[in-house]
Amino acid sequence: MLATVSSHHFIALEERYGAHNYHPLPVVLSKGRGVYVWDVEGRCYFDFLSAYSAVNQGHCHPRIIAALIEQAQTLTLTSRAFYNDKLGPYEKFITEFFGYDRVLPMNTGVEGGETAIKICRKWGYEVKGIPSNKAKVIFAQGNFWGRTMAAISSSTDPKSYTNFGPYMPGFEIIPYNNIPALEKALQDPCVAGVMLEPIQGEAGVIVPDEGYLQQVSQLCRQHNVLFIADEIQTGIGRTGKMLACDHENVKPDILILGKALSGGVYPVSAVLTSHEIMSCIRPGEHGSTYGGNPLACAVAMAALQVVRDEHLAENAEKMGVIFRQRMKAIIEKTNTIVLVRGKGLLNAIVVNDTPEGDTAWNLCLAMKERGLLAKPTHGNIIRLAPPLVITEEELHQCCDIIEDAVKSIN
Ligand code: IF1
Repeated sequence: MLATVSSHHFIALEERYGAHNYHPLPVVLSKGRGVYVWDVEGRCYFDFLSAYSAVNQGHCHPRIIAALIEQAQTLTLTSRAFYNDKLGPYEKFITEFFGYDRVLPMNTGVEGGETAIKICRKWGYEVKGIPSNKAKVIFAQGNFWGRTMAAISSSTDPKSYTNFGPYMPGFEIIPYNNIPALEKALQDPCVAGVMLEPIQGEAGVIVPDEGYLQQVSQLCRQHNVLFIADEIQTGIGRTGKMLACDHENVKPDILILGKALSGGVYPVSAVLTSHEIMSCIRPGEHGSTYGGNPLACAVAMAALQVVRDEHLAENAEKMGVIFRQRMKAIIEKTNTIVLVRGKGLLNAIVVNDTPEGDTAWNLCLAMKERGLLAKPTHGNIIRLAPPLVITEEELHQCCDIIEDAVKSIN
């Protein structure tokens, strides 16, 4: 297919008219289906970023797109000033799907995080009895849950918070995967919640020790503190279970979902919790123009049904084992990559270079030339996370591409 205009044309437009808040890989995508995306010159790529785990179901999944089109032609947005015929059925579906009493629907992931923290603080004051404006929420070093002022107030990444102050008070940061540090922080009776990613995505797919989540949950219970799990990137099948917390049979007090909750079709996030905790939010105390809109409900219901009906978590588990085995075989033959880590199809390889080096970037360019798209997270770490619909044959093709790209920059 001859492109009418080239990639350079589109890159130039973004360069001239857009904020430079990203540094994208030099590829201009125009089509996506399943594990594949195409650029404007018609070249085809395997997508190994999955829009940061938003397209777990694969690009433009027909069942989700059909739900989007049907609802888009019927009723898209009513606001919550009125009821609509999609929100109640969706609320019933998603709470039963994940085993919670109630859900508060929002749009972006960070709105989900903000909502969870507001609910937690409210519970802290009205149920736990924390003195007014003294509530604390504990976060882990290396966390990432978005770009709002609250989210960056809990960040330890200077790129996220520098020159955006002053910051939100009442946030405490402890080392990730460190139980003694959590025990110490929980001595403070003003702690209302602990918010963690079960696997830290942006930090570079940091997988905590087996049992960490179990101990966090237990300590929170002991200290009458809410465990808030941010499963926006790890949830919805990505790590080989429906939720990453399921690997340890841990049930968070508050669960935050986003990204693949809509299969990459529409911004949908959700905060799920118990009757008791959710009842702290009364009419007029929280909300959003688009939160719980009929279009979001229709899309999210279809997106979850696809993950369930196509056994995508099980496939992620199976493909992830094969993927890490293939990466370990490459590591044995090269010194360009030093390790692979992850669960299910949320994996990362660590490149033998400093975070400031450009080896990871060059490896991503080499993979792009061979038909696979991925992008470094912190400097020398490359997250490798294809849609969960990938077949074993496609996975081996991708591992061959990665191996060949590694050899090319050796
Ligand atoms: C960017 C990172 C990933 C998230 C977790 C909440 C949110 C995210 C665990 C907020 C969002 C996105 C944001 C996007 C790039 C991407 C990202 F590199 F920034 F950190 F995935 F790792 N919790 N992550 O990963 O959800 O408000 O964006 O819908 O900001 O560059 P959102």
